[in-house]
Amino acid sequence: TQTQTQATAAASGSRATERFRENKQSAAGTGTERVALLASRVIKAINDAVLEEKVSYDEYNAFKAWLIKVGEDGEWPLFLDVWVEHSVEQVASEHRQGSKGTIEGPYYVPGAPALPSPATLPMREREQGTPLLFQGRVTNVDGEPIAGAQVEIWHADDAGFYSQYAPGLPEWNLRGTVIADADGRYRIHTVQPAPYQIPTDGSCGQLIAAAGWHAWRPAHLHLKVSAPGHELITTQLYFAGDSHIGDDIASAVKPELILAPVPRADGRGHEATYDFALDPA
Ligand code: MBD
Ligand code: FE
Repeated sequence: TQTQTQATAAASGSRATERFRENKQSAAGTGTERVALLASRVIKAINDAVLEEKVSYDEYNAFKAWLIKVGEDGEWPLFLDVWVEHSVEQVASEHRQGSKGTIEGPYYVPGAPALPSPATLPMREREQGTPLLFQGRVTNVDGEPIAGAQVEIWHADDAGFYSQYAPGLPEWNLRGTVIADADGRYRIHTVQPAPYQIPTDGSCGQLIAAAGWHAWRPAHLHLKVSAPGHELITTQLYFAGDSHIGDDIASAVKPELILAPVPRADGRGHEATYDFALDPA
């Protein structure tokens, strides 16, 4: 397709870098002691690897060239979200009692159109893929419904592409902010996403090929579920039977996050149910 032939690592990478700069720049206010501690640990970890593995000048220079290229490709968001974010998320969500979260990844865009439940996500007239009715309920940790909770959802299309990061897709394709009803229930009509492959033509793809790894994430829905007075959950949901559930390149699958879609009674695609319990803020 058009989308497939034109999508490049450099284009989606620079978009992700740009987005990160717009949305995630925070004055962290990290003190000098903390900066010194963390920077020393990371530098020491690299030096330990060099000494223990007797890294050569050729290898050191290949590493330096690769780091330079990651920046040129705009792939720092991709690299960090694939290989580091899962640990940050683990630390950030340790205290939670409610539903499990997982990593956000590089392709979230705030401000997707608000749609009352039941909703159909923005999609093309002949959007490819198995129709999916994704539904459930948002409650607090005591099981009480949260009326009007926001279920933000974004996912790849049937070819594995995200709107606003691959060319040729409508701006908000397969992205929406669905507002749960008075009983905290949501119903979202969409299509099942395809498994996602890390771009093979950029520096992350180059690393994956050079290391003999694979580039796949299992198919997934991304979500941010929120309500006033509650902690926002950033999560992803996967599909039972996906061949990459056991070896996600981004280490972001948890057993609690696997949907078991069933064929719909009317024969039109699948449906899957998932309830979210939000911790108090
Ligand atoms: C994705 O779609 C994604 O969710 C993550 C975490 C990394 C790369 C692509
Ligand atoms: Fe994703």
